[in-house]
Amino acid sequence: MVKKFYITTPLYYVNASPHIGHSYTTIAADCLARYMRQAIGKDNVWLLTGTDEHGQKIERAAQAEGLNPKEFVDATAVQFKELWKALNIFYNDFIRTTEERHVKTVQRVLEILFEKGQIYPAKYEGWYCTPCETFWMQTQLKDLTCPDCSRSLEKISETNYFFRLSEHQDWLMKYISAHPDFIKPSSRYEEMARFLELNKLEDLCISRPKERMGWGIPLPFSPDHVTYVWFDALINYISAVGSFDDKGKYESQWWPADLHLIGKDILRQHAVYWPIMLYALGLELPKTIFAHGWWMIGQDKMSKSRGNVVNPIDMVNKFGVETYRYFLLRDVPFGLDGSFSEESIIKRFNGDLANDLGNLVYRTLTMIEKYFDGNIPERGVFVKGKQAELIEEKINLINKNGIGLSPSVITDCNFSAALKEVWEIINMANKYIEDTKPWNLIKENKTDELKGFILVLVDAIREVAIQIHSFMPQTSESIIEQLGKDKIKKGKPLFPRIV
Ligand code: ME8
Repeated sequence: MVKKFYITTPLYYVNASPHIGHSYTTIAADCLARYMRQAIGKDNVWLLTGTDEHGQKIERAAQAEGLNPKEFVDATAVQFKELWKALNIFYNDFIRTTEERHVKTVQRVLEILFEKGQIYPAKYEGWYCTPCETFWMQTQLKDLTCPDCSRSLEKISETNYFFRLSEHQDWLMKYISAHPDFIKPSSRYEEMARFLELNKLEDLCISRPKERMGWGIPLPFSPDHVTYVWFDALINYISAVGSFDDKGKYESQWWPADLHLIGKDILRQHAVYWPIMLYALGLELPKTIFAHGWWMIGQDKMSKSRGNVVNPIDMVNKFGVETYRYFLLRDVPFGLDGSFSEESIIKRFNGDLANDLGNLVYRTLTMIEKYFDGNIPERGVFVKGKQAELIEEKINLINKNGIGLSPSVITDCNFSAALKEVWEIINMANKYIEDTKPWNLIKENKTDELKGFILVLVDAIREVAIQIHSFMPQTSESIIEQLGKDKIKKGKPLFPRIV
């Protein structure tokens, strides 16, 4: 097991309000961070999130609102913080790329790389996609539309600064092939390996002339230019947790990151630009980059420009934060795309949460109330049937080996499989109640059997509460509280059915 765990989310653009896609990555990161805090101690885990606040997209969004960029980003960054609060996200640090600690580090990185000859000026001609903030060479284009998003491109000709990506392609290819855990899941690993085999990297244009786009971090060696937003933003992962000394040596308690969680849309920047930037700086690489799939609305990716954005706060108001977190992590395996709809949330709610989990807890507490005056029976030697033994075996196994019966389910971000495993206990316990028919035990005065039966259920519920803690912290705590130590404190049903 690792000794420390530094996990990051992307820094989200503040050109628009947060949507469910943003909440997905952050909830997943929160779940892993909570899990790791339990596993290795809370002081050994660092969860970083934040906002990406420079660049043309944001400058234009500010203009459209009639605000200056700083006023605009201040207002949107707050929305992200508010959302994380509403979603019960427990982060250690929230970095904004307009903060001085970040600006200083970016400028230091630029200086170091410039002095090393890794950044150089050159005349640039090419095509630019504003929404993607990406340059394209004529040779990369079929027509004058962006190969990524199909929107129209702008012709650009100017002097800019370039970072020597191309020089390090061989090194990166060797690194990736020697480190199968560097990019996950394996489909994304293959995608990047193939991309590097089939394409020759071009040097990366890392500046923008101020006269065209002024909203960025000034280059220390050329006051007429600001830094390209991607080059700026990636550096947050080191600027938030350390700094460079006078000699250019980077000091940090947390770096390298153990896990960069991202969506598959920004894999290339993380798996190509970022490792090469770090290598050129002489810094260690993150251990793993995990790129998850997309939430789609019908057949379409959710995006502001398509006008199909779902606001996470609306979902929380409708279904509750715990259901929302559960749904996102349970419904779709983390690496794959999923289709988002309220109907699917309602289905999970009524089935997994109300019928399975909620019902198990409610029924068990009601029986303890009715048969034992609310006191949990004392432990003793009771005759057990096969079903009880199987449940106990399962509890012990999960307790010993972790939720997916192996810790890798969590480190491989297999949230859905982990929850499925926990639900097996729930389903076994519910079936055990139905098969045992406790009212008959009462009729036949089989008090010892009844005690044994209740204790198996109490153990099952307690284990479930522990295992779902990182996913649904409030539900877990509420179950533990209702179960009490010796005497139960029955509350309202956890998940009253949505009809
Ligand atoms: O790309 N489904 O920011 P961004 C799932 N600032 N996840 C989604 C999603 C969807 N439909 N839409 C967005 C940027 N995401 C840069 C990142 S990092 C140094 C800079 C999530 O606001 C997913 O994590 O466009 C995706 O990678 C990220 O939001 C993109 O957020």
